[in-house]
This record gives sequence, structure tokens and C-alpha cells, in this order.
Amino acid sequence: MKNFLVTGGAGFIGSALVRGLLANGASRVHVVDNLLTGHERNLADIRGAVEFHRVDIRDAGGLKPAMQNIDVLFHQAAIPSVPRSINDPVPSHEVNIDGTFNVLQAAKEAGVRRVVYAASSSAYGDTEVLPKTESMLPQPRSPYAAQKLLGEYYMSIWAQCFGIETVSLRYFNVFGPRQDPSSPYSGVLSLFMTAILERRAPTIFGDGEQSRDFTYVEDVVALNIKAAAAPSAVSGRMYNAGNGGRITLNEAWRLLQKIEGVSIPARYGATRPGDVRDSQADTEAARRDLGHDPRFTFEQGLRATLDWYRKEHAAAVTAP
Ligand code: UD2
Repeated sequence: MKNFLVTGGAGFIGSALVRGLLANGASRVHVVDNLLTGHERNLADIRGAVEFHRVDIRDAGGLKPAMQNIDVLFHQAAIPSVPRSINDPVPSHEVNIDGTFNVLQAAKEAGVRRVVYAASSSAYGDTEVLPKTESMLPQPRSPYAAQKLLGEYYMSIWAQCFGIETVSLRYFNVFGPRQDPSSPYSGVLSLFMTAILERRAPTIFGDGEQSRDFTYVEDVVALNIKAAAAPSAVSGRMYNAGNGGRITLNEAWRLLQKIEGVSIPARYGATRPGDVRDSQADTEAARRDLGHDPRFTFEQGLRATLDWYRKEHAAAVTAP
């Protein structure tokens, strides 16, 4: 039986990955999280199967105990958000670059066999051609995009120079249950979910015709587990972790209104600095080398996510 560690394991994607590993046969999973953007409630139902290390990845020394006897490490801990990295660049730099360095160093020293890294589709920037393929030249447009790209390069370099196996997965706008909607930096679909349930208009930045390859969290979890088990030949490489589709924000908001049977026109604001216009993954390489097989259409994922937010919302409204 392999030992797994998930950094950022109390976060939205990290906690889904911990659940996925347990469902896939792991008896216990180690989690490193500083609970800055993650929450212990995300692990509440599986707490007994989690070895929780409350550690900030900026603390190199603090990481060491969590790495002992780990075979595969999933590095999900990060400060996400393009606008956050522009408005407040120091923490995102420290966590996404220095923290990633600390994780790699500690993993190498502890003899971890493989690191699977949460990279970002933001590294592509605005490419002339869609879908975006792994061979395209990166054109990061924000500190966050550059930080995540550097993380990929470090993964590849650590594989080449230090013999640790690494795989980078470029996430394409992951959404699903437990995505925290409480910050202005939250993912747009989590903000849309709470807006529709509260019958409020969301704010769309720009004309709403920008598009994203929204990818359901369960499909990303499945791909991470495949990346952990893939042959050593994939080590040092980067793969798109997307669904392959492309939905505009206007389409997403229209679909939510249709599902809920309401008509609430969105408000429109200025385009966000650093925003990418269109995003869509070419999934071919991930399918070929990792066995990627996304199962959720956008609408299926959206409906499952909306059901989860509806239950959470109802529980919050009826709580004493
Ligand atoms: C980027 C990455 C994504 C992931 C994420 C982490 C791209 C294409 N994607 O997501 O893979 O790494 O960063 O943070 O770079 N928006 C609104 N109203 C709101 C909030 C957002 O209109 O209230 C717009 C925003 O301007 C953008 C779109 O929605 O055009 C998506 O924004 P987001 O913050 O959910 O994610 P994004 O695309 O920056």
C-alpha cells in the first residue's frame, strides 16, 4: 500500500483528492495545510482517515515530519487567483514559488518517489489558436500565471537534476462542491452559484463572452490518481487537465437561470487586469499518456455542484 501526502489537502481540490484516494483504496492520507484558504470542515466526514499536519509550506523545516515514508505527494497548496496576485503579490509569490521550492526540497530529501503538481492553464495566456496544446509557448499575463509556470519548470528540473519523478497537470478552471465562494477572488462559478441561489445578479467582468474550459473536480481528481500511477516515462512532463470544452460566462449564467427557472440579468463591470480571453484544453496528450477520460459534461458538473450549494445554503439558512 502506498503512502500519499496532499499539500493543500483541506482546500477545495485537495480535499476532493483526499476523498478520491481513500475511495481508490488508500487506508490513510496525509494532509499538509495551513488553513489559510482551506477549511477543516472540508475533511469532516473523512477526518478519521486523515493524518493532518497543520503546516505552512513557507516553513521549510515544518514540512520535514510530514514527508516521512511518503511515496507520492500531490502538491495542491497555493494561493490561487489572478487578481489576488496582482493586488497582493507578496503572499502569492512566497507560497506559490518559495513554498513550491520548499515542498520539492523536502520531498527530495525524504526520498518521495513522485510529486504530482497542480499547475495552471493561466500559463498559456492568450494564444492565437484554440484548443491549447502543451507544445505552445507559454505567455503568462499575471504574477499568478508566472508563478505556476515556474512551478512546472521546477518540477521538470527536479526530475532531471535530482532524480525525483514529477508530473505537472495544468488545471483548466476547476469547479465543483466545496469551492469557497466567500472571497471576491473566488472562482467565478462558485460566485454564480451563490448568486443564483440568493436570486441576486452576479457581476461579470467584461462583456461575458470570454470563455473557459470549466472542468469538474471529480475529473481532475481521477486524472491526478492516474498521473500518480503512470509509467516513469511521463516523469518531468506537463499535461493539460481540462475537459476539452469551452463555455462563455454569459452561457454559464444563462444555463443557471434556465435550471432555476428565473430571469436575473447579470451586471457588467470592467475587464479584469491579467484576464485571459479564451481557454480550452487539448486533452489528447493526457488521454494518450495518462489515460485521462473526463466523464462530466459541463451541464452535469454544474447541476451536481448546484445541488451541493443548495444543500449548504439551506443548512446555513436554517442554522440557529
Ligand atoms: C485562472 C486559470 C485557472 C486557475 C485559476 C486559479 C485561466 C484561463 N484559468 O482562472 O485554470 O488556475 O486561475 O485562480 O487563466 N469573473 C467574473 N465575475 C466574477 C469573478 C470572475 O466575471 O465575479 C470572470 C473573470 O474576469 C474571468 C472568469 O470570470 O474572465 C474566470 O475567472 P476566475 O477567477 O474564476 O478564474 P480564472 O479564469 O482567472
